[in-house]
Amino acid sequence: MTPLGPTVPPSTTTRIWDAAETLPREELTALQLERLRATVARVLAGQRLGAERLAEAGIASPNDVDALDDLTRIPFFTKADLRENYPFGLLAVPREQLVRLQASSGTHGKPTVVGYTKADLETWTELMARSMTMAGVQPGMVIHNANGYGLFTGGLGFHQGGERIGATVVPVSGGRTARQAMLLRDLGAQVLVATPSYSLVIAQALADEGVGPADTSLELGLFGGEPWTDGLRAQIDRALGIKAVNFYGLSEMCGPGVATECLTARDGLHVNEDHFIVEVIDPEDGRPVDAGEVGELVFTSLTKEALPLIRYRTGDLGAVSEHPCSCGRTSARLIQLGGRRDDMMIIRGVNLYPSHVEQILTSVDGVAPHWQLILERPGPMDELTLQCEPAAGADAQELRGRLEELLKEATGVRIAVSVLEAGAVPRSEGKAVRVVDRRG
Ligand code: DLL
Repeated sequence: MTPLGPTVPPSTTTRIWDAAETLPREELTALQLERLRATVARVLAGQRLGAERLAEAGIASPNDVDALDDLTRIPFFTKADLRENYPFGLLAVPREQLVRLQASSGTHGKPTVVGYTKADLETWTELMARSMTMAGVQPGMVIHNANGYGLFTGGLGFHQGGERIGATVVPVSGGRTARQAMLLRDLGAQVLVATPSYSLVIAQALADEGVGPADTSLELGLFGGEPWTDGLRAQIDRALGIKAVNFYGLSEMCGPGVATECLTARDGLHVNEDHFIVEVIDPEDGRPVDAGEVGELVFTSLTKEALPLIRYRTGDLGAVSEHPCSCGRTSARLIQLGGRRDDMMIIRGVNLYPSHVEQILTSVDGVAPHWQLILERPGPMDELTLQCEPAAGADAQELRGRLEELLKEATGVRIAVSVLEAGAVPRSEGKAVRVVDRRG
């Protein structure tokens, strides 16, 4: 009998965009070291504060970097450094060389402004094409991009990547949700790009028009920009009849394109390690955590010209897994992405993250996936109220009792539950506001 030849890969195995995705570890490490030295050279030549930090670590030339471990001698960069040097103080090139500015929303005061040279934009576009391919996008697909176009990197980032792949990008941007639902259907989008929370608002708008998950051409959702749990993912998958894939990134590194799940496994986000070195540190003392432990994610950019950042503390919590992925990519993966350090609330002595509440909420039948926490201080202690909505046909009173009990059991702290009418929890067109702090 003639052999059948190589096994046909499962249909969800996605194409490798770039050979760098499957580099053996030794080659990847050598490439990272070479690029780290180039970054050190750029910082020494053009970024005053970065050069000072390098000097503190005894690095006066790229040749002083012998191994990747040398990184750990260098003091961290933080968001405060960006704020203090707002807007252009950390550029390593003259401002005139920038061809684009973007920014992060900045919930506290000024936004974080980031700049790109022509080469930076090209790198970012390639990273997005790679990441979107990893997530299942193919040439010719129609991509409905409902991320805000503007300073938010989620709009233009996915736009550039989609065009590079050869997909048809529909730059809808955020807002006017009823119109989004119409366009999504009429133009036959196979891919939806949005924040996870906004995707559910779009799903609701479709449902309001009587359009169910089987009535659109949608196959994939590329979502990120905010923390979301597997529970929410399951609800999104069901509501839209898609496979939702997680994208992580931050403006300071480029925007989306730092780490992405593959559609094959949807199990951890592949870090584009040829462009970013990831470390996980104990947020208290800055030391590396044990392999696989959760800590604060720290990134070093390896290819950025305009705004190279060495050891940037993201404030985001997560862990890194080095187990091989079934998709064949060799990169380390982010797991347990659980939100930001400063999202943590202390309620009567108990540490609580909003993502924990979402996890519980999405495990309960009869509750819609729209929610918000209200933090108040009526007396000497902080009090927390969960506002949510019943799913169609659910009994609000019964739901409230059940949720309060479950939350108490799972978190160890009493959280009041207020079940509002359908549509009453504020909807967001971008990143959802999960905690409203009314403590004054
Ligand atoms: O949110 C970039 C992005 C856009 C990533 C679209 C993915 C998709 P910033 O506005 O600078 O950039 O916000 C970055 O958002 O430090 C995290 O706290 C959070 N974040 C982004 N993606 C995720 C995710 C964009 N998948 C900040 N899971 C980051 C959890 C995320 N948090």
